[in-house]
Amino acid sequence: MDKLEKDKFTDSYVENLQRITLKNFDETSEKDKYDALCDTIMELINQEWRESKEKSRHERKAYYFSAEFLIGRSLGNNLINLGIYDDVKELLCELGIDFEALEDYEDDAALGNGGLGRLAACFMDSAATQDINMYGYGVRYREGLFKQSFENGFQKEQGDSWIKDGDGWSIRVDSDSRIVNFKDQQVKAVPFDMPVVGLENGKVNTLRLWQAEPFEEFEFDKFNNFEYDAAVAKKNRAEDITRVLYPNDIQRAGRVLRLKQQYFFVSASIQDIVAKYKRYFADDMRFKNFHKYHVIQLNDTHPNIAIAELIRVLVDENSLSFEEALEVARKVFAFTNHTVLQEAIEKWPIDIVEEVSPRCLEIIYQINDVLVNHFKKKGLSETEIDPYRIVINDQVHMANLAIYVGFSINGVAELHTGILKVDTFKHWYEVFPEKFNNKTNGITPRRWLLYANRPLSSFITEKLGSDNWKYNLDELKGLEKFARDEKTLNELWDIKHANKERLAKYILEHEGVKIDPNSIFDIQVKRIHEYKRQHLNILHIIYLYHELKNNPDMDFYPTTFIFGGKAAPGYFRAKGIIKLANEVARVVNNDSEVNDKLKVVFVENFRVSYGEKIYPAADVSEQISTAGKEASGTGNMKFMLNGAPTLGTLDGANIEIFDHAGEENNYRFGATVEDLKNIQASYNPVKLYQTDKNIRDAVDALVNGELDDNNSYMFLDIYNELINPQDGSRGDRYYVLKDFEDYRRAHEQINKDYRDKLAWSKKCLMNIANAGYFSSDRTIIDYADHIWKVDSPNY
Ligand code: Z57
Repeated sequence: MDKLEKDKFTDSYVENLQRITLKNFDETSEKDKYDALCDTIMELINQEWRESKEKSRHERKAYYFSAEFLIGRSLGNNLINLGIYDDVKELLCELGIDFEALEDYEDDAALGNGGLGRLAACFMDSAATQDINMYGYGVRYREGLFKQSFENGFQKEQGDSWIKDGDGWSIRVDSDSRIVNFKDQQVKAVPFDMPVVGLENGKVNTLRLWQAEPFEEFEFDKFNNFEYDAAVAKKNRAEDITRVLYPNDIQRAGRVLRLKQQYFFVSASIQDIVAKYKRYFADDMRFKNFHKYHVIQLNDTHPNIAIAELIRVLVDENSLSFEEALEVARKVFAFTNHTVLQEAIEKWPIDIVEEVSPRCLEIIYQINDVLVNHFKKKGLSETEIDPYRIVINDQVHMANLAIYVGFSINGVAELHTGILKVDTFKHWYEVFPEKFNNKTNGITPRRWLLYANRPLSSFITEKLGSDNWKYNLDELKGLEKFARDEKTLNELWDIKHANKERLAKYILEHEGVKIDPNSIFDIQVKRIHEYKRQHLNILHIIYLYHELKNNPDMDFYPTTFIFGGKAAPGYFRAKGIIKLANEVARVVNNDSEVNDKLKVVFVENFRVSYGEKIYPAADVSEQISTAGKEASGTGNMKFMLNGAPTLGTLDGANIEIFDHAGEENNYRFGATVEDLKNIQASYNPVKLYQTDKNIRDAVDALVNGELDDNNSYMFLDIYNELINPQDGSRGDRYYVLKDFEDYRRAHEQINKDYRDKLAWSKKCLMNIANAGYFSSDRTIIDYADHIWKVDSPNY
């Protein structure tokens, strides 16, 4: 985008404002001002969007199929990427408008649960910025991830109807509507296109989200026939499909409606792609060149039914043979795995698949037959074939489907991909080693630094003498030359301090808790899950509290522990962890003997836009999952990029963070994957509890009346999981007690080290300087070059 023509912008903004409201400027509301701003920016984007589409029409493209895109807000991000953020802010200010209030007015588009959905959004940003042709395809949920509030410390969920007042960032494209056929119902899929603006490069990609609507217009004649209820019911049943996002991260939802959502967006997307191909390549009746123009990246198992759907469309609607269609599919699909936790890897009961699309189930059986024959020819016995089967025990294994048919399977961090090879998909790696590859995750530096941390951005540009780092984050490496420069280190400290003041103000306003910006901000924000071990963090805080009570003069640097994150509504123990953190916060924060040294706050409704305020203000990044369980993590990268050392286990991308930024600038602790493998058979958490007084005092607080769970039995449940398993297992499945002592030691070190301002600031600087590798630009280029080969039309 060329430099903003300021007068024109102001004129068209005011014109839009009046056109859509019919009000005088002074009478317009915040919503009016926000809506008009969206319109004005969409008009600015429009031309480049059309030109980008036109230019890429006949080019090879990657399609990112994902059930989740966790976008967050678009206003600030679009302005940043258009390169007009500061100008527009100034112009609105001249009109007397509070720009920050408008930014805060926008609802997050929370069309995802956590890391997987946010990754998809970061990838969209990076593809546009790197001029890569990538289309996103997903679901336009009318209700995004629930809003979280706390009642007496318990999580309560409220709906998130984020588009009830409209959605300024998408265009409804009725002419591209598709019909999706289910066994028992036919619905219309209406696409809503969102522009994805590259950073000041004129590239605008498209994120196409499908909304389910009744196939026929509302049947008013039914009213006359006294069948009004039936007509309403039919409409609702269509709209139900995209009504709400399933709120579980990791845990799979085995409900028919969930598979219907998946099939719905995948079927519409495949039809869309095939129809466009036929329009532009009308002479390729047998789809011989289809794979030259398309590659489809499957984001986890959720969209994997696309494989059957493509074959269905080619066979049933384009008269290819099954064999021909399967050959096309083999060249088109690539699959990303995001977890090794069995509870997330989808296996659909065949009767549910049948209930959604009997034809797809039939095709899946056909593929399974080809697979079985393949392995029989190789000399495998029936039982040796079992781990490969797509259909087994009356279930459809969605990962097996994608690994067999697809040409690529990737993990999301080095360690994770290694575990896929030697453990989770070991059998597949033995037969198809060439399909396996790693693509370590990344985050977009536009949202997570340029937008979220304006002061740090300016500082970096000033120090490096250029803003090239916005396009090539590796340039941050140039900051290393200031590692011994006291002035620079002090400036960096001051920026962090200002960000902490900003967060403290926000937390006082929104959570009603006063925190001290001079204390260490030690932060863990992410979905609540046992494997992420928020309860390890909390047990350690209980330990600290006891220490401070017993020894009030103890040498301790004041620390504020900040939590944020949502628990899946049906995950009792995760909700117990939230209640526990809130209860510890209540006790500690109200105890005047300690509350000038120790504070705990669990922020309500952590989401993308809250993260934008939190990451820049962190001193310590808590990344404490059980080794081997967190596939990658991406929050860890957001903290690093904003200059917070990591306190972490050797898990996921933490390992790569330590490698890049240096162990000496971070705090690693805990058992490794290797350690855990060696001790798993003999691990005895009860013995640890009996022999380690620190552990015992902290764990006892769960059940000795010190902490009150309002008779919910939530704390007893956590206690039982740790040392009193009710199911005959050995307890503490996530090795919380095993890692406690080393975690305690690491915290003690941090508490000492923080006092040396320059040494600490140097660690922060070294983390920023080495965050380049964790840009999603690097990740997306790796996908484009090595999986998609998206720059070579003759692939
Ligand atoms: C999800 O957010 C992730 C994996 C899943 O299988 C599902 Br379902 C949801 C996360 C991983 O837990 C993170 O470790 C990873 O960084 C993220 O996906 C992006 O790859």
